[in-house]
This record gives sequence, structure tokens and C-alpha cells, in this order.
Amino acid sequence: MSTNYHVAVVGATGAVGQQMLKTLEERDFPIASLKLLSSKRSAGKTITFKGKEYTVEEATPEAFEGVQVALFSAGGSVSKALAPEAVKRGAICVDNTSAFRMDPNVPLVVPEVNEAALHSHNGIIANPNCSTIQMVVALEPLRQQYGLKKVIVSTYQAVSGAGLNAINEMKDQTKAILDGAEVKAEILPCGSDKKHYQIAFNAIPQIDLFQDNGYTFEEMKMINETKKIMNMGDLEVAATCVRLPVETGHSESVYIETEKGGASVAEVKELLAASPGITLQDDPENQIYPMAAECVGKNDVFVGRVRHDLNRDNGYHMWIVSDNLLKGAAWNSVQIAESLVKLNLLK
Ligand code: NAP
Ligand code: 3JM
Repeated sequence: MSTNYHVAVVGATGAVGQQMLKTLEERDFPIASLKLLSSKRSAGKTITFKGKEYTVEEATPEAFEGVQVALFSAGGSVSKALAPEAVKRGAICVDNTSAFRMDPNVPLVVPEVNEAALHSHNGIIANPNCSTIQMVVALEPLRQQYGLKKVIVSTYQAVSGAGLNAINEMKDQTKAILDGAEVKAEILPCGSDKKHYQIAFNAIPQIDLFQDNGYTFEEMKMINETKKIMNMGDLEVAATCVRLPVETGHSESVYIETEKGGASVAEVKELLAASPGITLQDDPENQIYPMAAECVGKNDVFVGRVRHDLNRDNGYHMWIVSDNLLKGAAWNSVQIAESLVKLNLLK
């Protein structure tokens, strides 16, 4: 007989939380009881899960009594305050925020790449940044087959990565512009920064706050998390992260240099097509390539536009697209929970 688990979703009313619930439902995750947690603002609201109504509760330390697995996506400060409280009460936390990702005691996991790292968890498991996840799913098979030296990525990121308020901001601005009304910018590029810019009909080369080295925090997340997940401290990684007026689906232009050169584009495509979690969409003659609007609602990472670099035998270019709220967040978290069950790590 299979076991069912006491589950909590923290941030259940948010963009990621809603996709967590949809994914738990679709995957038929073995749930004995479900707690939906949020801030005080949404406490008392009802959400339907598998045809049953649940009342959202305020996330407090006591709310985690009896919880075995808690999926967090309510921002870094909530995770910092409450994940240790949940662990104290016996829960395993899968955390979607950047709060613990670089903590050496916390595994940072993408199951297709480093599922075994789950064995060393101490109660908290970190889910990487959305842009990192979809990239490493595609990089891992290439690393295994050819070795990997260098990665240069530019992202084209959707507004849903910045939450429900950012989606609404893009829609309101788009309507205002089309109606000839005044445009208000209060959230993007980054709620906590000083200035805000129009995202509608625009492209903003800032995601999260600037760091002292001139990179943004989002760019440094991609750089540091990729090295940690792939366990390659000496991998050369550079990133430029850009926000676009796309609702859902992050796209990435990725250039890599492998250790071993010489593999043909056909071989690289064959390898990617056969790798877990990847759908290859690459047929230029028939204009087949991945696009954000087509990846929405799908769990896979879509790869296409694979080309050999024109100057380097070990250089390859590709285009990687995925639903940032699914593989980038909710699906990767639920997949981690499924791995915990499979590895007998959920007690
Ligand atoms: P969102 O749409 O703005 O939703 C935020 C959620 O957090 C809501 O459920 C909100 O509840 C809850 N919340 C806010 N403050 C809280 C508090 N003090 N205590 C308890 N709950 C609180 O944002 P989102 O896009 O879902 O993202 C949520 C978080 O997930 C982000 O801040 C980020 O850290 C993480 N995230 C990770 C990835 C990734 O790449 N893995 C991608 C996107 C987001 P109310 O309804 O009560 O306001
Ligand atoms: C994606 O703590 C916060 O304000 C959340 C900021 C945030 C993050 C983060 O740093 O956790 C917004 C959107 C992420 C992320 O996944 O890194």
C-alpha cells in the first residue's frame, strides 16, 4: 500500500503557489492532508483542490505542526523565518526562493541533473532559480558526453517570474498605451529598487537588484547556481538577464564551449532529444523551434536552433525555452517531492 503525506503549500495564493496546486493535482501526489498558507491578507479565502474547498490560513510557525513536506514560494524573508520552524516540527521543506540556495548545507536540486544530492539534506532543499533550471537540464547531457568549459547565456524572461502583480502591471500598461492613457510603473524591473520602468512594449536589462560587480542578482544566481548544481566550481559562466513583455515562458540564447570538440550538430541534437526532461524542436527548414507561447502549461524544457559556432569546433549555440512557473518553479519542486518519496527520504 502506498503512503500518503501531510503537505503544506506556503504562498498558495501566488503565481507559483497556484501552479504548485495544479501540479500536485495533475501528478496525483499522495496527499493525506493539505494546508494552504499565505500572509494575513489572503487568510480566509477558499481554494478548490481536487474538487474540495480548502480555506487559506496565515503562515505561522504553529501551522507546520504535523506537516511532512512543505513547498515554499512566498519570498525569501518568509522562507528564512518559517522554513527552520517547519524543520523543527519535522517537515522537509522544498524552498523556491534564493534564501538558502548557496548554503553549503542545503542541496540545490534539479532531479534530471543531481537527484542524488537529496540524500544529504538537513531538512531544507532548495529549488533553483527558474532561468538556471531550464538551462542546466539542457547542459547536463552535453557535459556528460563532451565535457563543458564555458557557458554564455542571455535570457528573455517573462513577467510571471516576478509574480501576479507584475503580470497585472504588464496588462494594465498595455491597455493604457492602446487606450492612449497614462502609463503607471510601480513594480518592474524590481519592486524594491528606486526606479520603475514601463515593461509593456519594452525590454528591460535588469532582473533583481544590481550587485557591486555590475551584474544583477538574477545574473549571479544563474552563474553561482549552475556551478553548484553541476558541481563544477571552475565552469566559466556569464549571464545577461532581460525582462520582456511575455506573460509566461522564459527563453534563453545559450553559447557553450565543450571540452571535446568535433561533435556534429546532428549528434548534439540526437543526444538532447534522448535526454530526460527535454523536447527537441529543431527543424529550420520547416520553421520548427521552441517559442514561449507554446511551452505554457508543459513540464518539459524545449531546445532548438542548435548550431555549430562558425569559428570554434567546440562551440555550440542553442535556444532553450520552458514554462518558468512549471519546470522553473512548481514542477521542479513537486518533482523533488516525488524524488523524496521514491528515495524513501520522506518520513
Ligand atoms: P506572488 O504571485 O507575488 O505571490 C506571493 C505569495 O506569497 C502569495 O501567496 C502571498 O500571499 C505569499 N506571501 C507574501 N508575503 C507573505 C508573508 N509575509 N507570509 C506568508 N505568505 C506571504 O509571487 P510568486 O511569483 O508566486 O513568487 C513567490 C516567491 O517564489 C518569490 O518571491 C520567489 O522567492 C519564489 N519564486 C521562485 C522562482 C524560481 O525560479 N524557482 C520563480 C518565481 C518565484 P498573499 O496572497 O497573502 O499575499
Ligand atoms: C524569483 O524575496 C523576495 O523578494 C523574492 C525575490 C524573487 C526570487 C528570489 O530571490 O527568491 C523573485 C522572483 C526569485 C528566485 O527564484 O530567485
